[in-house]
Amino acid sequence: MKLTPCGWAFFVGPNRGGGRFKRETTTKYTPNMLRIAIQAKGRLNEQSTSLLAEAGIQVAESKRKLISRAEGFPLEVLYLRDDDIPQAVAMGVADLGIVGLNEVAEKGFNVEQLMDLGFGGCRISLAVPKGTAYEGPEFFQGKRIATSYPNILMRYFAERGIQAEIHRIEGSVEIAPAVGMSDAIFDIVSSGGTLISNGLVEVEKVFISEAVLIANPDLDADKRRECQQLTFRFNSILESRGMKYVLMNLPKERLQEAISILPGMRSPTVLPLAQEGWCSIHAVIAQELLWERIERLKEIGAEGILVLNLENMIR
Ligand code: PRT
Ligand code: ZN
Repeated sequence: MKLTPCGWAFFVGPNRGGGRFKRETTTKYTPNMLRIAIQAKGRLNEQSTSLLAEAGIQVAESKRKLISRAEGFPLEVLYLRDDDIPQAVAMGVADLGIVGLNEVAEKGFNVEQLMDLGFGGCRISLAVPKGTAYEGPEFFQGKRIATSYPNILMRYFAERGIQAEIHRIEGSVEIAPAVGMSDAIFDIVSSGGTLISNGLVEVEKVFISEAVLIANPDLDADKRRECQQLTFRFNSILESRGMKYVLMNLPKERLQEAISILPGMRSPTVLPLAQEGWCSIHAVIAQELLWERIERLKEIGAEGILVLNLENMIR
């Protein structure tokens, strides 16, 4: 058992560069099996396990477990604090990780960023007390700023030649100005509700984040292949999100007009109907285009329009 600088204990299996494997902290351990680290509990846990489930991979609940074997794919799941996932992946304790891009950027470990996962969206912003005369980032010159993300903030200030006092604090960053600990904060914002309820105003959106899939850069060929299978499944799921499958009947003579309205994967599927002069069209439409396109299709005589959810889109 080894204790890392950030304080979590992890094991290094026999095929992972030596170290002792502490059996009582785990349920299963399979040498050389692809291993993914996900957040044990917190904002990203549920959506990480749901994404895996949508990809046909069932994982046990993280409660009281450090590691468990998934079903539906040769994969082990390691449950960690989000702060520790970039390091675990960089060191090869896990091959893959699902974590906020904010943690990847802050920790700066050498990991490969494979894909954005479309959840956990947030930003890290500078915020000042309401009523502060703010005219631009120069405001922060010489000011005290409380944050859990000092490295991202340091880079932002360095690019602008701003010298500020950055105070690293963990948790409840938003109360720092009210208790006189800082002049401003640099913290995660999602709806903005926390800032408002603490009398703060967001003045600079510095870093945009969402959950990402990261990988150890030195995966062997077998693991890289499995990893590609996994990203293929994830990509299919993400591509089908926000897409609808639409079926409708249309007079044949309006077909060309309908095709120009419908954005298909290649072109819409057209099937003959038993009724002379009519056909059925099937197409995939992005949710945001749906109603506008349906209105245009109705104008050219489309009838019996069905809109279905799309589970997966395999390209
Ligand atoms: O225990 P562990 O260390 O694993 O969890 P944690 O408490 O450090 O992290 P957690 O579960 O709160 O967040 C995990 C990840 O979710 C973050 O690293 C981000 O990538 C992402 N995420 C998305 C958020 C938010 N949205 C978010 N709103 N993380 C934190 N917040 C907090 C923020 O710190 C602030 O206190 O929510 C508050 C602001 O929210 P709004 O909606 O009021 O603006
Ligand atoms: Zn954390």
